[in-house]
Amino acid sequence: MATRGFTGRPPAAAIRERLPPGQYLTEDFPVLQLGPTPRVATEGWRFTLRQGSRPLASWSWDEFAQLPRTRWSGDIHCVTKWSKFDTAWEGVTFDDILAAAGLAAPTGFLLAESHDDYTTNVPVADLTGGKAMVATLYDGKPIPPDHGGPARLLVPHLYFWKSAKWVKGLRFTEKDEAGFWELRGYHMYGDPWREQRFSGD
Ligand SMILES: Nc1nc2c(c(=O)[nH]1)N[C@H]1C(S)=C(S)[C@@H](COP(=O)(O)O)O[C@H]1N2
Ligand SMILES: [Mo]
Repeated sequence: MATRGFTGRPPAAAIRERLPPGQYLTEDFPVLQLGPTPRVATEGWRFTLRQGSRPLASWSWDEFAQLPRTRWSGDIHCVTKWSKFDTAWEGVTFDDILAAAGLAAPTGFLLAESHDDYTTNVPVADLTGGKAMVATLYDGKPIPPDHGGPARLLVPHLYFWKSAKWVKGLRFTEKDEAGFWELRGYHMYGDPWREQRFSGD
């Protein structure tokens, strides 16, 4: 019997099928971010929907905890080429956030805004229909600060840079406005299955 090579076990067909082009499977959970982990307390925390500078709705931590909760399990894909399978999250879907605000999305695009001044743009259509949530639990426990706790956006069908950690709000924009990485050459949309890593891909 052949010894397995140094590059490790080749992925089974089932694994390959779940890996978008150019991705490899990792078992651990890498931490990727611009700077140090901000310490964001739940005390004083607010989550705010805005249109331009105008607040549309806002929740304290305790108010946010009263919103309907949804669990999602599945695969995440980072533009740096790691993918992680079967991650488990719980939070409030974007649909339930809008419903709680009594709002229809006022524009077709938004920017997620975070406590480390990170931003990232997502079309509203990619957040509705149960496709995205503001997550507060990972693996049934509060999300560790390094992974974006107390609350992060989760948009798992797009590259993971769209899943803003330490999210403090969503700002609706008239046009599709580039966020932090999108201004620096990353793709405006970021579909891992079409390998949209950089603008022009
Ligand atoms: N606020 C904030 N969110 C962020 C980032 C960041 O620097 N700041 N990095 C993004 C990138 S590039 C990736 S790949 C994922 C990494 O999430 P993780 O550290 O939980 O794996 O967070 C995304 N969300
Ligand atoms: Mo990333």
